[in-house]
Amino acid sequence: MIQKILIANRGEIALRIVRACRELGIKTLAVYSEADVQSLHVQLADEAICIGGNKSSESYLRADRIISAAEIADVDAIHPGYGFLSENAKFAEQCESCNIKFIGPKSKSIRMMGDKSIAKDTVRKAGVPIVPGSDGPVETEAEAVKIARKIGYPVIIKAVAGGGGRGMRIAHNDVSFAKEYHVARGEAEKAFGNGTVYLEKYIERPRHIEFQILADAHGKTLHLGERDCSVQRRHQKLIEESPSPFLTPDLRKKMGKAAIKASEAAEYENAGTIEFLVDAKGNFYFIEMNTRIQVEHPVTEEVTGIDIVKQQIQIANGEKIEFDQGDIKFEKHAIECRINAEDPSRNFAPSPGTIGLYYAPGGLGVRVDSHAYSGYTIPPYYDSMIGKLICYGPTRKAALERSYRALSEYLIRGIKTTIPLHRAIMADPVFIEGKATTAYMEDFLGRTAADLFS
Ligand code: MV4
Repeated sequence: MIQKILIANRGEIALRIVRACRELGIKTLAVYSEADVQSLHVQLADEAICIGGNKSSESYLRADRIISAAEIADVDAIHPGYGFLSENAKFAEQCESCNIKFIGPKSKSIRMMGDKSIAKDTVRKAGVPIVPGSDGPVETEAEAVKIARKIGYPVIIKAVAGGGGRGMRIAHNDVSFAKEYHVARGEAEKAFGNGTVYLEKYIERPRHIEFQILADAHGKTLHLGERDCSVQRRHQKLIEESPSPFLTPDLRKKMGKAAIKASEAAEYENAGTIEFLVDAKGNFYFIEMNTRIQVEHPVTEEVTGIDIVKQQIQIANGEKIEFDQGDIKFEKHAIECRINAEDPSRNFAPSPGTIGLYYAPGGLGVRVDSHAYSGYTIPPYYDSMIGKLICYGPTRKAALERSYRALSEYLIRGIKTTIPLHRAIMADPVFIEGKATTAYMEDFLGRTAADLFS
C-alpha cells in the first residue's frame, strides 16, 4: 500500500499532486532546490527536503539525490510530474530496483515510446495509422535523399530521441534537404546525445489532437477523450481544449479506438497520451506517445469528472480502474489557458521577478491550478508557466465566454504575463469559430497589433 509519496517536481504540478495525495490520505514529501524554499509545494507538503542548488541539473534532475531523499524519508512511491525525470527510463528503473514505485509506466514502455521511430513502428504493427515516411531511421545522406524523393517534398526530418517538436527540420527540395539533414543530425546529437533521425511527409497546417489514456495493471485500457492542442508557439502549447471543435463523433470514435490500440501495443500502464496530427480532410496519423501526466490534463478532468492524478496513484498501487469505457461521460466543454511569466509584446521574453498583488479568478466553471501568490518571487531558472486557467461549461460558447470573463478578473502585478494575449485570442473570430490549426499563432501574431495583448 502506498502511504507516502515523494513528489519529484515543483510548481503547480507539485501542488496538484499534493492535493490528490491529501484526498487519498497519503503523506507527501516535497523535494526542492535552494531557489524554491518559499515555494507553495514546499509549504503544503507534509515534509520537505532540499536536494540542491538552483539549476535543475543540480536538483530536480539529480536522480541520485531524489532517491536518497526517498530512502531517508521512507516513501513508498515517487511521482515525477511532467518534464524533469518524468520520461527518463533509467530513473524509472532505478526506482523499480530500489523497491520504490514509480508512478508512471514500466521503464520498458518509457524506453520504447522514447525512441520515436520505434514507437511508430510498434503502433503501426498494431494497425494504427502513421505519417508516411522512412521505414525506421535513415543512416546516410544518399539513402535519406532517395527516401525523401520517394515520400515527396515537403518532408520533415525528426530526431528519434526528440519529441515535442525539438530538433525538427523541414525540407522542400533536394538542395534544402541535404542542408537540413545535416543540421537536424547536428542539433539532435547536441540536444540528446543521439543524432539518429527519421523522415516523414510534412503535413501542412495540421491540427494537434491528443487522446488521454488510462491503463491499469490488470489489462484494462480506456481513453478519456481528446484535447485539441493546436494553439502553440515554438512547440509550446498555449491553449488546450476538449472536445476538439474539429472532430466529428465518427472520427472521435475511430481515433479513440486507435489510441487504445497504440497504448496496448506499448504494454502501457498508468496515464499516458497518444498524439495525432489531423489534416484538413480528417486523416489522422499517430506521431508520438507521452508517457507522463501532461500539463493540460485538467481539461480532461473537467470534461469527464475523473481525477487523473488520483487514478495514477491508484493504478501504481495495483488497483483496478473501477469504471469502463461506456461509463465515461463527456458532458462539458473545457478550455485551458497557460499563464506564463512572459511578455507577449516582446517576443515572449521571460518575465521573472516578484509578484506584488496576486488575485486569481473564481466563480462558476472556473479552475485555477497555480503555485503563485502575492509576494511570490518567480525564479529565473525554470520554465515560465505560473499557472493554468481552466474554464468549463455545457457548451464551447459557454467555456469561451467564461474564459474571457475569468481572464478579465485576474490581477497579477509586478510581472508581465500571457493573460492579455489569451483575452485577445478568446475574442478572435478565427479561434471562436474553431478554425485554429498549428499555424494559428503565427498568423494571429502577424495580424494583431501588439498593444492588443500587452
Ligand atoms: C509534424 C508536422 C507536420 N508533418 N509532422 C510538432 C510537435 C511534435 N509533437 C510534432 N510536430 C509536428 N510534426 C509531420 N509529419 C508538424 C508539426 C508541428 C510543427 C512543425 C514545425 C514547426 C511548427 C510546428 C507546430 C506544430 C506542429
